[in-house]
This record gives sequence, C-alpha cells and structure tokens, in this order.
Amino acid sequence: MASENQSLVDLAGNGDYNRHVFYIGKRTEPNRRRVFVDLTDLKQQFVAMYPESGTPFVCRVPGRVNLMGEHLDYNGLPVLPMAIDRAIYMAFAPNSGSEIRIANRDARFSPVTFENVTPLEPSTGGAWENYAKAAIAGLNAHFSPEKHPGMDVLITSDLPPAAGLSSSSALVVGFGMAYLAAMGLTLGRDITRLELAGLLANAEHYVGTAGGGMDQTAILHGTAGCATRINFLPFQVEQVPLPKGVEILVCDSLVEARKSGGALDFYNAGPAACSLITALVNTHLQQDFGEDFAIECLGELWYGDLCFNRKEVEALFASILPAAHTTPSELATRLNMPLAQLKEYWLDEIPFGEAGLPLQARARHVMTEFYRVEEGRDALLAGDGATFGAHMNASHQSCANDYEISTPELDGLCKILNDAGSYGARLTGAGFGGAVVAMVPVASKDAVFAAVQTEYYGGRTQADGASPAFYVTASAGALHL
Ligand code: NG1
Repeated sequence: MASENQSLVDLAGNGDYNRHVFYIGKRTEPNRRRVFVDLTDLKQQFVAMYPESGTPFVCRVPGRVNLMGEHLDYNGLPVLPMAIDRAIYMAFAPNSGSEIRIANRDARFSPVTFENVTPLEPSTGGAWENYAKAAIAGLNAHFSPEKHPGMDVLITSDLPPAAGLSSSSALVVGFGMAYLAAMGLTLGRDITRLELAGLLANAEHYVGTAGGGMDQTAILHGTAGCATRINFLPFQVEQVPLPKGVEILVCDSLVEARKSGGALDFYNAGPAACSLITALVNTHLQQDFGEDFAIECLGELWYGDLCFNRKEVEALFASILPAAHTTPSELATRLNMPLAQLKEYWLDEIPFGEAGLPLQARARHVMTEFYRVEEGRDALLAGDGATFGAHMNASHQSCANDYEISTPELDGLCKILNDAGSYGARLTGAGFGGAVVAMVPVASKDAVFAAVQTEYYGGRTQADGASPAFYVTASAGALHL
C-alpha cells in the first residue's frame, strides 16, 4: 500500500515516525504528558491476535481541539479547530473473508466481529463498533466494491474518549482509512482528503448524531503549528499559523460527554433548533421577497445567493424572533403547519419550558460565534494571542448563556484558567461535559497548569500518573505510518 505523506516524519517537533518507538511530548516537561507508543508491540499483539493476517499496516489518527466556532459546522459556517498530538493508532490488515474483526487495547471496548454486508445494521445501545460500521457503510455506498472485503483491526490510543477531543470521529476516520486500504484504494489517489472528510462526516450520522464536518476535516487536514480554518460553503480548508509565545492547554472536566450515550439527545437539540430557525427564515423571506430561497442552513444567509451582512442578519433575526422565547402555537401559525407536524419535525428534539423555545438566543449564538471565528482567525494571523483569548472568553459565554451547552465544571475550569493568567478559555466540542481549551502565554504556562492541577483536580492525577490537563501542540492530520 502506498504510504501518503511519507515526508511528514515530525509531527510536533518531537516524534519521528521512522522509528518504531517514539515519544509525543517532551520528556522533561511534567505538564506535557509523556506518551510512549510502541508500534512494534502493537504490531506483535496484532499478529498474535490475528495470526493468519500477517504483518499489519498502522495509521495514526489524531484527535482535535476546537479553538473557536462551536455548533457552527452543521450550520455551514466556518470553524477553527486544530489536530493535536494525541491520537489513536490503528493496526490493520485485510483478511481473506468478509468479516470485520475489531479490538481495542482499552478494556472498555470489547472485541467485536461482524459480517461486512449491505445494508449494515447498526448495533444497539451506543456500541463502539458502530463507528466502524459507519465508515464501512459510507465507503461501501460510495465505491460499491464488487466484493465487500474483510479486515482485522487492533487499536491503541492516548486520546481520552468522551472528552470533547473527537475520539469518536478519530475512530471513524481511522476505520475509513483502514477500509480504503482493505479495498485496495489509496487516499490521495482514489479519493482526496477533503472528499473523504465530507463522506465520513455524513457517514458518521449512522451513529445517530446530526453533526457537521468539523471533526473529520480537522483530523484529516491537521498541519503542525497551525489551526485549520474550515469553510463549508464552499468546502475548503485554510491553515492558520498559531502565534509564537502561546501554548494550548486542554483540561478534561472529567464529566463524560458520550455522544453514543446520554449526550446524544442534548447534542441533536442544537441542529434541530437551527433547522427550525432556518424554516422561519425561509417563511419570512418568502413573504418579504415573494421568492422561495429554500435555504438549507443558516450559513446560506451569508454565503450563496443572499450574501447578507451582519446588520441584515441581525435585522432578520430581530423580525423572526422578536422575543426571547417563541411558543409552539406561534411557531405553528408562522410556519402554517399543524402543531402535530411541528412536534414531529422539531419539537420532540428541542427541550423547552413553559415560556416556549429559546430560539432568539440560539440564533444569536450562531451569528456572534461566526464573527468570532473570523475575528479570531485575523488575531491568529496577526500573532495576537491576547485578542484571540478575549474572543475565546466571549465564545464560552455565548456557549453557556445562548446555546446552553456548558456545565458548572466547564465554567469553573475557565475561571481558574483565566484567573491564573490565560489569555482566554472556553469549552471545546459539543459541550455537556468534555474539555476546556485555553490559550496561555508561555510565561504563565507553569502557573496556569499548577492552578488547575490544584484547584480543579485537587492535586490528583489519573491511574497512569498523568494529569487530566495537558498542553497540546498542533499536529499533522491522519496518516499511514
Ligand atoms: P464533538 O466534540 O466531537 O462531540 C460535535 C460534532 C461536531 C460539532 C461539535 C460542536 C460530531 C461527530 N461532532 O463534536 O461536528 O458540531 O460537536 O461544535 O457530531
């Protein structure tokens, strides 16, 4: 199999992928977690587990942390994440049958075998094999291979699951890359990274989330030293160098946001609310212009035919959402739709109280967060960590108050990080738990880490001696090693 990106041997300035054992993180720094990934050992375990498959290939698939732009991707609006120097490592090889056999060194994920057939039915109860099934079903639908090949997989990882670092999309991308190879196809030749990202973003809906394409795109397009600005309308990426003199700290709140479990409904309430606002926009534009623009997402207000500016979008939102809350009966009247249909389309997914649905605040978040991404990008390009940090703080407030996806733990972490000298801090990812990300001036690096270690974690570390807070570096995207 042709290995892509063979020249990319140094991800974070510390690792060397030509060696079989390498380090991620500098060994001298206690707050940059030391990780030893022994690929020889992984391969040996693979051979012992699947003796008939022979020596496996290995790919490294990083997690991502989102620096700015939460819950924008499914609205078609730009986001600013970066791939990180924590990853899953997937050893894989095609087998002679059509069985998919997957195993994980993490005992929380039991080995699973399933037949590669179409249609591929999802397993119940948030099962982890659904991430493999999602990628395989998506690629089968795209390439329609004559024979559905089988493959064997063994995974190891230093990416914490359910911590807002996209471990689930890393799995989907890893299974996608492995399965492409099992089909005899090459990333970069038979499908571009951008095409694969788009395909896998849709494929991941198989697990029940209605997410956008941020995670898969960031994971496939990461570049050392850069944040990746992802534009969706049209779909393209831009690498934005991070300023000198800043560090990125990730702090796991230790509240799990497991999207294959309970957080799924909370997550899907966001896309549902935005789809409802989009329906209100369409009705309004039809009345105003006598034309059916039929926009599919809020991003089309700025991009595409409409090309509204900030003032125009503000005015539009003010007229369709004049009050903080909108009642179901108002919505039914305005959309000219029976209440039962409204319920079936949207209301079942969006939690709301007696006052009605807080759509004004949701729309405000989408609009203001979009401008924070654009202004944040400019701040990064200007090398201005302090301004970027101020946008991070505003983003956290908007996520907490307008999108209501924060938790007391995430709020508490942000406060500790800022009080100790960060430029700014915000929840990252879907919310409802997971992690906080902070931009920290190098001079305050140790003080900030010490503050969070003492004040949030009470000095405790995890079973392996590492802290749940760790500095990360922007790393290269997924690649075959
Ligand atoms: P995470 O943090 O991986 O749960 C989710 C969505 C993203 C995006 C963010 C919020 C998936 C796979 N990921 O990310 O697309 O919407 O929430 O910004 O659904």
